[in-house]
Amino acid sequence: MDSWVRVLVLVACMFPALVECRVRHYRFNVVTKNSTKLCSSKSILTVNGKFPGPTIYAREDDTVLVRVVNHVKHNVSVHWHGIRQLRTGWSDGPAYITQCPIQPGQNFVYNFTITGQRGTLLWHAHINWLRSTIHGALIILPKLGVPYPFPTPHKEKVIVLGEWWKSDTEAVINEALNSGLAPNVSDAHTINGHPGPLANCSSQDGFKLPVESGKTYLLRIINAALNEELFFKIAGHNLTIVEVDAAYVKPFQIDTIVIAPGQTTNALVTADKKPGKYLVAASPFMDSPVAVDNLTVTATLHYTGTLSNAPTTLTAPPPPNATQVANNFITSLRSLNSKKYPAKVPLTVDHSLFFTVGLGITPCQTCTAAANGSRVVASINNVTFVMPTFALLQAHYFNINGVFTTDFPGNPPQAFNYSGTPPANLQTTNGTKLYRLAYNSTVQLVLQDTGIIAPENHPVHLHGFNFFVVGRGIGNYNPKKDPKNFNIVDPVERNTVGVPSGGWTAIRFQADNPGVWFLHCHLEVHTTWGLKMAFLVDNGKGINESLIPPPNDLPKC
Ligand SMILES: *[C@@H]1O[C@H](CO)[C@@H](O)[C@H](O)[C@H]1NC(C)=O
Ligand SMILES: *[C@@H]1O[C@H](CO)[C@@H](O)[C@H](O)[C@H]1NC(C)=O
Ligand SMILES: *[C@@H]1O[C@H](CO)[C@@H](O)[C@H](O)[C@H]1NC(C)=O
Ligand SMILES: *[C@@H]1O[C@H](CO)[C@@H](O)[C@H](O)[C@H]1NC(C)=O
Ligand SMILES: *[C@@H]1O[C@H](CO)[C@@H](O)[C@H](O)[C@H]1NC(C)=O
Ligand SMILES: *[C@@H]1O[C@H](CO)[C@@H](O)[C@H](O)[C@H]1NC(C)=O
Ligand SMILES: *[C@@H]1O[C@H](CO)[C@@H](O)[C@H](O)[C@H]1NC(C)=O
Ligand SMILES: *[C@@H]1O[C@H](CO)[C@@H](O)[C@H](O)[C@H]1NC(C)=O
Ligand SMILES: *[C@@H]1O[C@H](CO)[C@@H](O)[C@H](O)[C@H]1NC(C)=O
Ligand SMILES: *[C@@H]1O[C@H](CO)[C@@H](O)[C@H](O)[C@H]1NC(C)=O
Ligand SMILES: *[C@@H]1O[C@H](CO)[C@@H](O)[C@H](O)[C@H]1NC(C)=O
Ligand SMILES: *[C@@H]1O[C@H](CO)[C@@H](O)[C@H](O)[C@H]1NC(C)=O
Ligand SMILES: [Cu+2]
Repeated sequence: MDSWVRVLVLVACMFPALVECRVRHYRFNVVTKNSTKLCSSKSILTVNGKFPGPTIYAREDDTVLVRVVNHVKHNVSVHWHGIRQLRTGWSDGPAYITQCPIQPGQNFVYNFTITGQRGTLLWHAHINWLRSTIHGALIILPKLGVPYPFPTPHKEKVIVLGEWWKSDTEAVINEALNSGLAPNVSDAHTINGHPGPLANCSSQDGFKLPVESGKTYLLRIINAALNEELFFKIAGHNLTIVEVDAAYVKPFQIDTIVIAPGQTTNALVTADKKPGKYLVAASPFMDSPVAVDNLTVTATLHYTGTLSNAPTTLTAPPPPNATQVANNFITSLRSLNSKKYPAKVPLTVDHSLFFTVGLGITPCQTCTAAANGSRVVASINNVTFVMPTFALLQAHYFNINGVFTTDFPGNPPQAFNYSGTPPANLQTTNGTKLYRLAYNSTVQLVLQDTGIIAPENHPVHLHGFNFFVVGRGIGNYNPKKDPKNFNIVDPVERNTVGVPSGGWTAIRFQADNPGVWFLHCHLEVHTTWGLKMAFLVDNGKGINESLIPPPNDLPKC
């Protein structure tokens, strides 16, 4: 083929609505860019100079090839959040878990096939806090000719919610690690890269969403913020929820959604109101006494033909502690569970695990005086995860000893009143501990928030699997009473779930994907502090149940 024909084909294969291609090629150049968000200038890390980064489009069953080229001074890796990566853990992306980072000047081709998934996901950097600006949408359309299980929308719009700091985010987290205290909260939120008029920058108008009267739109909403769950609503318009985390749900109408970092929500909105301008608002949800950037970011829904000076119909975002508003949304979510899209909930449990998630305190001689000789950490079952300096998946595949151990505890080492008064000793242990699972075993995992320092909602993300959220409650999980109320018929299927503040949530999954799979809080500050662990899933029988060999260009440590 002529090289220009080849380029044309490669470019066409980025738009699956136009042509049928089984392989989608993308090139991600990680570069710096000057940005003037919030009126002041700073240099940010981007993919291809875009913030948010480029949208990846593919169809179910396609293979996606993304060459990530590192042109910046930082180590980089990219995670395809929610992609199952069946047997292709090498392409999952979390630095030092499945791969060594792509170092300055190096590049790596992520190569994965999308199996049994369709909907909206996101991709983001998975090293330090680089995902604050290195992120974007990943859209999986149904197979060619397969309709959505809901009315076909007139148009689709990607809505990426983000969080913005005036300072460099690496400086923000490094300052916190040195002091032992919590990092500075963000200065604003963004919708598709715009902080909106409330940030008081005359040059920064909010994002505009044009709509035509009578038409229905599919909003693919993504929370790419680092540390904050967000409410999202549109003045005067209900949202019909049809999918979360690339799994269809039973459609329902609601006026406000809540979305945690790493989660996605597909919502239909019909422009059936009086033509005009309507405010779109995203604001933080934090049902605990923890400081948040409680600024609201706004955009506008514009009916075509509306005069630019027409007034905007306003809406008040819920206050940060509007737990009931969040619960209305969360408890409405059910898997579609149709004949075509059944909810395959594991009905038996091989591993029944109970993990406490929360904060802790550890001595620190070098921290600032304000930290009183200690620093804040986070843990699962009292283990603060220590990041290795060599990738766990490689260590597993090549049988390299000394990188990790497989003694992660399946239960808390010490029972206490998790949602009540914490124990006097808030110290944790540390280590690079994994929990080992046999191929295709079934897992029930109860995640219990601890009130240590403060009860808090932790959006916990599992790599390599979707799970079913079979139960949820406030207070301490009761292993005798609570399972009786589990929904094992049509629970919502996701990859990231909020553990309620001072409460618990129960998930089930089938360990049908060999590899090393990260489980962590998707509030980046908690991940940094150690609220993370990994599952090691053994190979099954034969090559179809085994991890593929590592690619030749896999980065080295
Ligand atoms: C970015 O900003 C810096 C300092 O403000 C300036 O020196 C540099 O030339 C700018 N780069 C680009 C590509 O505009
Ligand atoms: C992608 O991975 C598959 C195996 O999963 C392999 O057959 C194929 O050659 C790889 N493609 C590239 C471009 O590396
Ligand atoms: C964090 O906030 C404090 C207080 O406003 C400020 O002095 C400090 O410079 C900030 N740190 C960074 C990294 O921006
Ligand atoms: C923007 O200006 C308004 C009115 O002066 C003020 O209430 C608000 O706090 C300002 N917002 C920011 C982010 O500075
Ligand atoms: C939005 O949906 C709710 C719940 O279904 C319903 O009570 C309400 O009337 C709807 N509002 C609008 C503006 O359609
Ligand atoms: C919200 O912001 C206001 C003013 O900016 C501040 O006084 C208040 O403490 C903040 N609330 C939370 C929950 O952070
Ligand atoms: C939410 O916070 C406000 C202001 O801090 C307080 O008045 C209100 O009681 C709180 N609501 C709930 C449900 O905790
Ligand atoms: C340090 O100790 C003082 C005095 O007991 C207390 O007020 C403060 O909250 C402590 N700081 C931290 C970060 O624990
Ligand atoms: C956590 O581990 C530390 C260090 O071994 C211990 O002192 C502490 O009591 C443990 N806490 C809990 C809640 O298990
Ligand atoms: C792990 O804990 C030990 C003992 O408390 C401590 O000396 C070490 O610094 C900790 N390591 C990390 C990486 O936090
Ligand atoms: C995995 O286990 C489930 C039952 O839990 C079974 O239906 C399925 O066939 C098994 N898959 C494989 C590949 O063994
Ligand atoms: C980048 O990654 C390599 C390999 O793990 C490591 O040796 C190096 O220290 C890292 N560089 C930075 C700046 O963290
Ligand atoms: Cu958390």
